[in-house]
Amino acid sequence: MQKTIGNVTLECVKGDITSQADITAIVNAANAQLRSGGGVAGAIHRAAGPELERQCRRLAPIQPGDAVITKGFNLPNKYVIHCLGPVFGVDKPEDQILAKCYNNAITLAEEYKIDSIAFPAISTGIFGYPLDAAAEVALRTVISRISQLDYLRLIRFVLFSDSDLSVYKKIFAQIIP
Ligand code: AR6
Repeated sequence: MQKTIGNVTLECVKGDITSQADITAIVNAANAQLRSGGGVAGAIHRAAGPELERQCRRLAPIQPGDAVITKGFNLPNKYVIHCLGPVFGVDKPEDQILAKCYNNAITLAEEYKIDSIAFPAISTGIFGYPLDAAAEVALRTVISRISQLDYLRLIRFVLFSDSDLSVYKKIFAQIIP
């Protein structure tokens, strides 16, 4: 699914965040220590190789809502932007902290003159955020930034299953009929 608003294209696809070879920066659903782990973080660290953890060590710890940038090492992407999402039911207000992740990631991408970025559904795995509520925060936050972007031209949401993708498509259609 694809939609162009102004000169920015938004996409929702099913896939693996570590297989987005045409994208300059991928976003990690990180932990505070910026270590490997399960889910997205585990996949990114495995694909990037041990140098990623070495660079991350100097940037950790981070707080919920924060974003930091590293190189992509063995990934096909130039950069990884690591975001710490809220743990649902613990880090409050969840929606504002989650929005901060997307906002901070976009701000960093613009600072680094990045043309394309791919986001996983931050906080919706181990951190327990309901997918439909998280999708609404993600899409509304990103869409609200589009008119002020100087460098980003492609923003992709990478969902891990068909059912997650259909939730994103449904929320997308509700926000931009
Ligand atoms: N590509 C795209 N999406 C994925 C992938 C992948 N390779 N793997 C999982 N997902 P999670 P969180 C989906 O748990 O909730 C880690 O251990 C998954 O289905 O990766 O922010 C960290 O170290 C879900 O929809 O991130 C932290 O401790 C979404 O990505 C903690 O988990 C996010 O799932 C972060 O938890």
